[in-house]
Amino acid sequence: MLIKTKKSWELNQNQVTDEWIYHQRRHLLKLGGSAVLASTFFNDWSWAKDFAYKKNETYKSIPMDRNLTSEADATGYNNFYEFSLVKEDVKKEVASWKLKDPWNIEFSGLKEKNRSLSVEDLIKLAGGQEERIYRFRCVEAWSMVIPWIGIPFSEVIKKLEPNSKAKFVKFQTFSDRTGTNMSSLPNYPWPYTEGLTIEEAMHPLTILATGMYGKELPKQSGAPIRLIVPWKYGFKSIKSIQKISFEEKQPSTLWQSLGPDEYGFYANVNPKVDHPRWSQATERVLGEKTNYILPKRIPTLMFNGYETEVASLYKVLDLKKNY
Ligand SMILES: Nc1nc2c(c(=O)[nH]1)N[C@H]1C(S)=C(S)[C@@H](COP(=O)(O)O)O[C@H]1N2
Ligand SMILES: [Mo]
Repeated sequence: MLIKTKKSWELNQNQVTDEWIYHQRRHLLKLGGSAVLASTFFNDWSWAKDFAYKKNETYKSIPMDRNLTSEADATGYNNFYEFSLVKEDVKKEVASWKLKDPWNIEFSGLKEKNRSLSVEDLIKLAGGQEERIYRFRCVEAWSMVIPWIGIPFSEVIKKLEPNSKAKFVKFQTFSDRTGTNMSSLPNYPWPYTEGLTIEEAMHPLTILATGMYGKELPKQSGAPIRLIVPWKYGFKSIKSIQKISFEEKQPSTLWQSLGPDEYGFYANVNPKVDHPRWSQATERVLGEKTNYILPKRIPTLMFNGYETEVASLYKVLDLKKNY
């Protein structure tokens, strides 16, 4: 039952594992034995006693053109405006934030009545977690490669059955400001909101991520559950989701309402459509340098390298107008 037809983004398990082990080993060597201790002591919340997921078996998406980003870089350089605008400070700022317990995700716009589901409920509904290695490209032109753990959003949608009029999905982050710095950005239309078309939400690449690097998501990365849409700019991948609703009309999003000329609803990674203030043709590879000094820059790929998988979604769309 787990055997699915191989998709173009699935790759050989050994390639993934080798990369993965290499990075883990390098990281452990750097930190010595303390890494193991630290992870036990600082993991101050846990919704899953047994963090089980399918390892590197189906839907692998190892982009062989890139290296995996180190865990330290991916969890130490974050965009999470509820806590800080300084990427290197998010991890520290988020430390005293207490995750709501229980953390339920409220679903509305369904065929039947509204549902409130825990992360564990969602994992069960989707039939278990799996690992997906994806490129991740921020609209600010830096990029990473991250081994996420999560569930295909399409499985959740199929099980929950949106009402027949639904054409879009709206996502909303928590609105409780306790322990956050949201009030220091009073003009932001909090809570953070995002949206997708139903077709995008149903696409097999779209996941709800619950973990990364073999562990539960750390708070700075959007615990306990976030969206990952790897062919779109990072801001679409909303963190710490509390509400998901199926809607008839295109929902407004935080970035669109802050800067409609700069941040569109679609936000597909596209090297040919520049941001009004900078080029999107290339990107800075997080954690890598050229000749040990200059940040490494590489060409940005159409749809972040997922063109074969997603281009058909946009056949009739003018991508310059619908940025
Ligand atoms: N709730 C919330 N989600 C968010 C953001 C945010 O500020 N708040 N930032 C977005 C942006 S701009 C990016 S690039 C990614 C960053 O994810 P990362 O910190 O895990 O790399 O999260 C996105 N999701
Ligand atoms: Mo971003």
